[in-house]
Amino acid sequence: MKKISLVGVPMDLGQTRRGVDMGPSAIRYAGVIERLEHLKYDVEDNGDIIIGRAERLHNPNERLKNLKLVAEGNEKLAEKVDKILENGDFPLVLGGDHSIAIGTLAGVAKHYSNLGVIWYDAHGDLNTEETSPSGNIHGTPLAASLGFGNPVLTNLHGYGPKIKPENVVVIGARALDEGEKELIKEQGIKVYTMHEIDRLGMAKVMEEAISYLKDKTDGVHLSLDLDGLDPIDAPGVGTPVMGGISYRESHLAMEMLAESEIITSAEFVEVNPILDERNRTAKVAVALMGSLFGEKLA
Ligand code: 6HN
Ligand code: MN
Ligand code: MN
Ligand code: MN
Repeated sequence: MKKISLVGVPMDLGQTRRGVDMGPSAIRYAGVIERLEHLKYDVEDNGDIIIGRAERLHNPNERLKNLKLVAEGNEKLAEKVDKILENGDFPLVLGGDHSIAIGTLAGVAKHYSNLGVIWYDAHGDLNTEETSPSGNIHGTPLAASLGFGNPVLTNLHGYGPKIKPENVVVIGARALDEGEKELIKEQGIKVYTMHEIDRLGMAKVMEEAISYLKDKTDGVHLSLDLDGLDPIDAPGVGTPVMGGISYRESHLAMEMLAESEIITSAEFVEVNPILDERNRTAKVAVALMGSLFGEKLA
């Protein structure tokens, strides 16, 4: 069994609501290490990546907020994830806002020739510097990893693009911006919105997503944004959208990923303890990690 190597990323500069930098602590406090050790994994905690501070935007005229600090933090994360994979371990990244997927994928993708990505999220995170309505970098990491957007982000860790559009599956989308819809059409990205989840059921969606990725990829990264879940189940997120995936559906999705054995790296992001109810969202994240790593109900 592989060693699971944890990295916390206390990043909150990819959006404007403070508190998501405490996500890694909240997830550790919810018992992630004990949960995985109970499943007989060897777990290493690498601690947190050091992220610069900015209480105020250093350049309010910049389209993308905190671009320099976000890029610097992501570069450090990419180095770390790169080393974890060089060691042959499984990288498990704890966010932090979703801008950190740029660094995670930068560290992961160079180890694969056809990396697949499951993007579990209410949002597409497919905005670019031009299309972003907010200027928040956490709305751009999937686009940046595909090679669209500001070169500081698309070329992070010295190369790009990291992934190919035909190797991406988005699950849970229900708040896509116009520019994102256009990019999805133009690039032929596979998206299961809440509409498809409601119509087909989560089991069918996951079966399809797994068989879509299984043969053409040599590794699959799971990027799970807790706002993919309904805010009733995961209230501690900065950009909640109602009508989301339930805890039970998410649980099933993780169990099906565990059975498929396709996942080779993962990150759980956007847990914001300031907005949470008694650390509930961090507990949900830990429960989903348990299922992803093979926990059985009976
Ligand atoms: N996330 N599409 C919106 C934006 O500002 O670009 C929201 C992005 C949310 C990003 O939740 O990771
Ligand atoms: Mn490197
Ligand atoms: Mn996201
Ligand atoms: Mn989201």
